[in-house]
Amino acid sequence: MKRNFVYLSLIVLAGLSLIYSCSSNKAKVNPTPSTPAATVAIQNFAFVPATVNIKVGNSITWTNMDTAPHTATDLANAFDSGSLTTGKTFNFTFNTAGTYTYHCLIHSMMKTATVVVTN
Ligand SMILES: [Cu+2]
Repeated sequence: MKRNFVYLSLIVLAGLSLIYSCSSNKAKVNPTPSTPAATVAIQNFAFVPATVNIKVGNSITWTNMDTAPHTATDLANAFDSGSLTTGKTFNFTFNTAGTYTYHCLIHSMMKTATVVVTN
């Protein structure tokens, strides 16, 4: 009788831990990241390509290919990558249509680049 109770307790515990692990797994599921519509390389102190056209809801991933650090910083502060060292990436999703002009905060001589977001 006592033994049965121990088994029953173990089964209940196992069941509870299973439910718990399932629910905690569920909590870890992240919303689907929006797929990058475009990629921009920061290379030889320039944004390549200098103009990118995307749709609302899509994102752009910038990658710094230079040995020098760079930023991708919107002139109107819509986005700012912060300092990107070599090989680092920055992803931003554009949820508002418009034309975004951005530059590198570190190198004022770098040309500005443009993102055109349409509906
Ligand atoms: Cu720079």
